Amino acid sequence: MSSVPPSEAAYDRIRLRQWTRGRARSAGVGRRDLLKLVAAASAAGSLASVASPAHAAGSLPGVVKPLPPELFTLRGTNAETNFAALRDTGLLTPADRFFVRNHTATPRIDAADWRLKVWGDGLTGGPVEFSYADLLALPSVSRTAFVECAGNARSFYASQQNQPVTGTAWTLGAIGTARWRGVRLADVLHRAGIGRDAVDVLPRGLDGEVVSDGIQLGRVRRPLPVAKALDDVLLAYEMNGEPLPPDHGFPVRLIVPSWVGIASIKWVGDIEVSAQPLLSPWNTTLYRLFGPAHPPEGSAPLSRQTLKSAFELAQGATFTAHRHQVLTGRSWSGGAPVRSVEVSTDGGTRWHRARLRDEPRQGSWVRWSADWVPAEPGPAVLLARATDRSGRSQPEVSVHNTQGYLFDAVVRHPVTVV
Ligand SMILES: Nc1nc2c(c(=O)[nH]1)N[C@H]1C(S)=C(S)[C@@H](COP(=O)(O)O)O[C@H]1N2
Ligand SMILES: [Mo]
Repeated sequence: MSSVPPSEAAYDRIRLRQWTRGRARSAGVGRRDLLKLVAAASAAGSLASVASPAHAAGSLPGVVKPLPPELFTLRGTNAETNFAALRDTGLLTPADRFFVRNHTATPRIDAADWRLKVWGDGLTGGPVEFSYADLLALPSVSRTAFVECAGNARSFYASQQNQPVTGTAWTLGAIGTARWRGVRLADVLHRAGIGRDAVDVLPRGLDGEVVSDGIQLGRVRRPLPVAKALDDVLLAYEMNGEPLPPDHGFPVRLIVPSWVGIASIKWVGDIEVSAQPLLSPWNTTLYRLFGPAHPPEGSAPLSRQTLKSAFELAQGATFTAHRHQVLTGRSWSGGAPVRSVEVSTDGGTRWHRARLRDEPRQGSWVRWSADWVPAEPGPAVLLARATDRSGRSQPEVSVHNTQGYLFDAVVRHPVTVV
């Protein structure tokens, strides 16, 4: 009898049922704490975002690379890429301007001491360790993929839709696209002896333990269904042709193409391979949709990213009236390659096709441009709307969820004509 791996959607439904009936095993957090977190997640305001401590402009204590204000906007422990700073970059985001999303702080790891331990009852034998050199010696693959936070554009739930959400108030810059090189997670799992009864793998980061609302969540880890783990996931050790920078996961991180950024665990130290479904806070209370439009126990754990567009412009940028402008931006979708992008320069009344500057590809973004000759001086609102090859277009309003994930509505970008 051959067993077909469940589709992503079927997997999510199964996990959700197991979770609500208390049948899935929680990896490292007590069931009562998890239930408390679920209750907190379903009430907006209680999983409050951390207050940003004062810090010197241009850097963050938990981030190694410089974060100059022209390139980044600092938000708590995180740094958002300013979209205007991507205007003169190519398809790939240089590491010096790639957003950083850290639950705690970037750990400094010596590749010579580092080991990846693969273990668990989903292996046919005992635990297996890989050194950095072991991974470099395996066949490598390269692919271009974006990493985008599930909460990217979250702030627009409040500012455009007047709906409260919790979490980091990102605008559109919690995304970057890079060329990643590494080994297939499937190759490592096969070498470690993954068994036919394995259902979930749980990669875990070597950064510090996370505490939320006084509850110890442990180290960052999120179960990944075996079907995805064996498909297109990389254990990446290079970003844009260089070893991974410390802030982006050195020595090795996961890259889970098209999925929410939390799946792409940085600084991976071990991977549990389990014959039982696994839970962690990152697929139960976090990274699911809660709120009136969703089931009381929350949606299935988030997997694919949604559809978005952004102008490579600062908020409130100024333009000279009657002078020809080339507006530029990017659009992307976790669902399918982008098919077309339309731009409006009059607040959404008239729309024009933008010129796509890249061949649209799954898991990447496309650059685009559009001409504009602003008429009279005064305020103006620019909009960009993408459609992907699954036929999906960005809506006018995004369906609300308490933690502000997966914002997909068209963003209104205010500018001034002088
Ligand atoms: N170990 C670990 N992995 C992690 C995180 C983290 O804090 N610790 N943050 C996740 C989240 S929420 C996102 S959006 C991406 C961000 O990747 P980047 O910082 O390289 O842009 O990493 C993911 N992997
Ligand atoms: Mo994220």
